[in-house]
Amino acid sequence: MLVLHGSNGSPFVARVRMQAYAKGLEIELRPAALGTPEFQRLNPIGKMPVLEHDGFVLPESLVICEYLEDAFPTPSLLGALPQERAQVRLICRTVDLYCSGLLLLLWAAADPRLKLNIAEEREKLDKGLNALESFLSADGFAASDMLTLADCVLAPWLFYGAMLTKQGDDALTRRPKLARYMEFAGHQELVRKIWGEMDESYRAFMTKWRAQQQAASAT
Ligand SMILES: N[C@@H](CCC(=O)N[C@@H](CS)C(=O)NCC(=O)O)C(=O)O
Repeated sequence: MLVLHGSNGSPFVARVRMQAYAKGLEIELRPAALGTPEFQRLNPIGKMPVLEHDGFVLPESLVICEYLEDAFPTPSLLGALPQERAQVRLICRTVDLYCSGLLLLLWAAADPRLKLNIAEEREKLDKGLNALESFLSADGFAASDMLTLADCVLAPWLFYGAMLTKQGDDALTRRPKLARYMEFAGHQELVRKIWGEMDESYRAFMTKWRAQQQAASAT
């Protein structure tokens, strides 16, 4: 039995969900009790997602995705050739290592109390986006002509990327391959399903967060 601790609004959770859908795996989603000793025992890093597979516990989304590829190799979301598999992993790691500042920038826009060197973060993100633009496929899916883990990582990240665009930021739209992929992703049924789940979870999270902020400022 596969259980994923986390919530759909997290792009790190959503990538595993998207992979599971694409592979036809049934995976039960359970809320992650972040900050509790129980959750800390599951994941000493304290972050979601955490996978449980028949008693085997595994944190860190990309490690989870690779594990699911090893445990359930068919259909493969990595590709057959070493070069294809490397290209998929390159896109996944570029998003994680060099583009995750996007989430920080969005959070800083929502919560002015977050002290962030915006210019510095922006410069780092631009470098990451330049790399992503260079590694991304010019047509079709992110890494090749089939859906791979690169799409499972990139598409949920773009759910938040689209928010930057809505704020009038052209970071994605001025990069032709990223803009092309954004359009392409929006037409994929699986991506729309994942974005729908993310949207519902994100809205619920923001409603709760705003209510907490109001309650805190009233006291
Ligand atoms: N490198 C981690 C990142 C996971 C992550 O940042 N998760 C966030 C939710 S989007 C989280 O659990 N944050 C809670 C916290 O930091 O306390 C992964 O890939 O799983």
